[in-house]
Amino acid sequence: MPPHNDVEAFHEVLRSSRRILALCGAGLSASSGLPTFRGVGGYWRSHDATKLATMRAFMTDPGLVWLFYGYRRHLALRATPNAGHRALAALAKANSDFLCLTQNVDDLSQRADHPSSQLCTLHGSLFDIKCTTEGCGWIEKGNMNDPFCPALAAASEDPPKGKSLPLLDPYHRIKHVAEEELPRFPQCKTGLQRPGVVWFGEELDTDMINRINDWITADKIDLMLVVGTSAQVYPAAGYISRARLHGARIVTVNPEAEDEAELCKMQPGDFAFGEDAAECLPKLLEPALGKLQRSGEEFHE
Ligand code: BJW
Repeated sequence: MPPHNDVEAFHEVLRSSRRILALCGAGLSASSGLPTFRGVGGYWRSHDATKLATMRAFMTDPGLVWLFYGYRRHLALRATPNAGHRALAALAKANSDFLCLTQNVDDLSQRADHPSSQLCTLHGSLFDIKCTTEGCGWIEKGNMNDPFCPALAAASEDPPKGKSLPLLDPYHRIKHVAEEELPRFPQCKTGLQRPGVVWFGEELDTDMINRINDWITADKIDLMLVVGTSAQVYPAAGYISRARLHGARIVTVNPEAEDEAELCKMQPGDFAFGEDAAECLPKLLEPALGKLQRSGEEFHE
């Protein structure tokens, strides 16, 4: 039986769903103009984005990795949350039993006013800054400096009208940013500052993981929304099968619906919507958002 993509049938399920979990990925922010990690959007200059997002890359060339993150901070600061972020934020306000896990580090859900108690940022934030020295533990939250430091000015330039950014052209040589030009930590004064994101091989925040586990095991889960993620990275992707074990129907929102259906091991009763999250989520969540509008709160598509 093919996965269901009938909006009316989904609305029926949504109306009878109380405990809802969501797992979001880069596709949620695609309509806001932010590139994804895998597929066509997954290259920065000639570098595979998933290879740059590693401690190995940072140890090898911190200046290059910081240019990558400086550019993404600039893009995220210039981007605005889309209707998908706003629909999920509105669902959270309408239903206190909804928990949203996002792998995104762009802060667009926070800027869509998603209640922080119902949002778990699994992979950290581009706007938190940590220290590379083990055991230092210094963290600066909400650093919006753009450029992050003078040496990264090239990452915060906007392209001339109608032209692409030289920084993104692998044939355009860029000035190497030396380690000495990057800020070190005020506390230990030895470690380099680094983006407060979670790279491969690094542990996710333990308190957050415990909180998610407590939420999952507290009761049956009615529905799990899997939005704009290739579901290839763990532990994030593992929450899909865990939600299913706790009774959840799975609904995917992803233009690559067939690949996704395979990855999520879709079963009868699940839904798969092969559409842009920003267009699809307001339509899918309309019954819950309508309830908000009727109670006088606003939801802008
Ligand atoms: C649209 C759309 C539109 C397009 N609308 N959709 C179990 C098994 C095997 C391996 C492991 C395992 N457990 C742990 C591991 C190791 C590893 C791992 O998962 N490896 C895999 C490659 C197999 N995991 C880890 O290392 C994690 N840490 C950990 O487990 O610690 C414990 C431990 C440590 C040491 C030893 C042992 C245990 C950490 C994972 C951290 C991932 N970090 C990154 C970078 C974050 C910083 C940054 O942003 O730069 O997170 S990698 C990258 O992938 C980023 C993303 O959050 C993440 C997921 O990507 P996402 O969001 O799914 O994006 P894409 O591009 O893959 O997909 C986009 C989708 O959108 C596509 O499907 C499109 O079709 C779709 N789309 N337009 C809707 N308009």
